[in-house]
Amino acid sequence: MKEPKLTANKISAALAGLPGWTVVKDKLHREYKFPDFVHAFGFMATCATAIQAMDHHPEWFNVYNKVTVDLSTHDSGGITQKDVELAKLLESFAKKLT
Ligand code: H2B
Repeated sequence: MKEPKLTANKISAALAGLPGWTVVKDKLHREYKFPDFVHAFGFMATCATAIQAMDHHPEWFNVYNKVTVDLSTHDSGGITQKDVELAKLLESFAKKLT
């Protein structure tokens, strides 16, 4: 079953609970800044098992102490509840490292 795309209203409601997140090019977007590269890479590494367990994967890009994240559901062609859940998961890990 393909996950339904969220409506603009549902996305706005989700963003209200996700400070720092915006929508860029039809994806949930956030840039995390950590104290240094080890914290940025540690964030990516510690999230990995939980991400795999969700079977939902971020597009993310690391340069030094920054990790830029874009979330969308490729199978559905947009933002779904799975992206919101993944954003919440990333937030919980990032809080421990920022
Ligand atoms: N991650 C994201 N972000 N979007 C998807 O559509 C997606 C995924 N599909 N991870 C999953 C894996 C799919 O390819 C597997 C077969 O469940």
